[in-house]
Amino acid sequence: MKPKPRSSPQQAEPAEPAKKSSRSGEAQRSPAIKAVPSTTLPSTALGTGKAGAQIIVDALLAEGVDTMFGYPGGVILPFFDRLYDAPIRFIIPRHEQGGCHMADGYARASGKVGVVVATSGPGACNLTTGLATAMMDSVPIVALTGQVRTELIGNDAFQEADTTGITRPVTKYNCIVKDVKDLARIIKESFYIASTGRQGPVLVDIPVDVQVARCETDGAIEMDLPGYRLAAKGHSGQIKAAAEAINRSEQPVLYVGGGVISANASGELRALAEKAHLPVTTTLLGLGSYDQSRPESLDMLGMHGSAYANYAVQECDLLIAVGARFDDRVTASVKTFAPRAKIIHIDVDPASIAKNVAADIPVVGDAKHILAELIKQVEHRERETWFKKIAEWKKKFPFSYDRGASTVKPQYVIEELCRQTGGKAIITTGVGQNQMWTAQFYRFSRPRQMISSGGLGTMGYGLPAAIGAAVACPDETVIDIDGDHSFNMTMTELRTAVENELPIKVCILNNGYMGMVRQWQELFYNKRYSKSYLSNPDYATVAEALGAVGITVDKKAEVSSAIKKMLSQKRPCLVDFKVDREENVWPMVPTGKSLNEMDGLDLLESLA
Ligand SMILES: Cc1ncc(C[n+]2csc(CCOP(=O)(O)OP(=O)(O)O)c2C)c(N)n1
Ligand SMILES: [Mg+2]
Repeated sequence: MKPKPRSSPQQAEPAEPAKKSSRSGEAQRSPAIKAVPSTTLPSTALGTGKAGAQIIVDALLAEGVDTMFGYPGGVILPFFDRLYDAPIRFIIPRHEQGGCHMADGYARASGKVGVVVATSGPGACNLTTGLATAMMDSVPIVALTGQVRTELIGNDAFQEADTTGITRPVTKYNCIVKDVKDLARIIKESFYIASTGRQGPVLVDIPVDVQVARCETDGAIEMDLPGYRLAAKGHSGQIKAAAEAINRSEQPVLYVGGGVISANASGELRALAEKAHLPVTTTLLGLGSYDQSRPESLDMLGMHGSAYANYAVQECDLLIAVGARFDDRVTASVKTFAPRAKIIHIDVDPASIAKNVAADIPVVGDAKHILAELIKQVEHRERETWFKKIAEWKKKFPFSYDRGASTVKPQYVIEELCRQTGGKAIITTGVGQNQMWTAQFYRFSRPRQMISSGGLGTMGYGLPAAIGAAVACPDETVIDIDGDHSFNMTMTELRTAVENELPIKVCILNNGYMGMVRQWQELFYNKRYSKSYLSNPDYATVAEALGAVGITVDKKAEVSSAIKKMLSQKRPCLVDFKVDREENVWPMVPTGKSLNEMDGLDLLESLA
């Protein structure tokens, strides 16, 4: 077993079939095996008792699964056959990547485990981007894949891929089930592993013969995970040390990541910030963990974060990191990050602590518990000078743009979306400028409201994630604020929304460019816009062809009424906003610079 990047259980099963050198020539192949198509089921595998496929369905139902996403194929057909009568809502995407992002969006919006299923080979390979996206952002997913018959594994059988090998680096845990007797236990363990500790995707690969094999079951399923230990409660001595450091601090900053949302600890976060009186900045994934309308909020930090958050971090004497991993988009130059600060790092994953930035007071454990303990021990302090300084930065360098421009500014579209939805919608995004402007200009007030691919930065995530979120939260308005080229990557999923009557909204900030790439080329490659332009289709026509409502906006004066019309639709609706083509995201910390060395501040100051 190769070392895993984060704490993981022992392999419950041999994870990787002993693979013959499959490229070494025909001589190694058995003619007898070659003659049998991989989807032909060996009748000898059938015994008495419950079939593997039914065991899977029952195990899913036992986990409370009522919704799943997936796409069929030959070696997963026994399982799909059992789904025919199962009380599980099933959403079929147009591509397995879309299905995986849907399960991911469903998980982020609901807090439950997302489930996705695919066939072997091409189906399983198509899941990898979705799994990597979920892995980087610690999203609980259970992926089930069909595999060729056990006896064919390693023979280059039709649609065979080494799924556990391919997905090992992009899953928290994976395994192949070779004996039907292990199936129920492994599925139970998968849900447990995906949803506990630092959450993440788990993949279970199930050969077709295991799906048809039968075994007697008595219903009792015991997990067997001796190597998987969870640090539930934080160390009381470390918590005490953290509380004392907070009480002593003159210039503290709470730096909050997606871990607080995963731990359902937003209530505790707010209580701590209010009681001790702490300014709060969040990462992209932490948006929504702290109500941005509150006075302590510093909004997002990092490369495109607020000037006031970045300055506060660079000048603070105490940085309290909770459920965040000091990603390079946050720290900028690590060497000069938060140079004056003592660092408290609270995280459920011991491997994340001191990985990028050394922690003075590490606290390993569940954020909800640790924050609750801290609340008891911290004292209220006014910290007037510190908050005054922050207020000055806020006044001087707010997020801004040219509001008087005659063109459609992307930031204006987002502000108008926020205004008309009362800041209450669930928002998903593409990747690039659209994502950063959404983080800057939509105001998030509650957890699980902002759904974006932060760690991997996966273009094409926004639309399928919106579909997953809409399945999870049928009573909410779900809006995908997307880039034109991000949307291009998975746009056929709009048909999935239409087919399943999910009235999601898609707002394309259509600048005609891979805008973020173009911005870097403008700033760092002498405006040589090499290959960052592609011609786009007419998106409103595409939307109509896929059965959704399509609207085009190319005038500023039409923005507000188009959004109103979009929000009133009971069907999926897309609005193609032809935005200012060369607008940039400000501020920006160029690569290699310190967090306080932001470009664009003169502009922001002049617009303030
Ligand atoms: C799958 C994938 N391929 C490439 C990239 C690199 N990349 C990051 S942003 C970007 C451009 C995005 O363009 P668009 O979706 O139009 O968004 P904009 O920046 O214009 O808002 C690219 C190519 C990526 N993040 N994901
Ligand atoms: Mg674009």
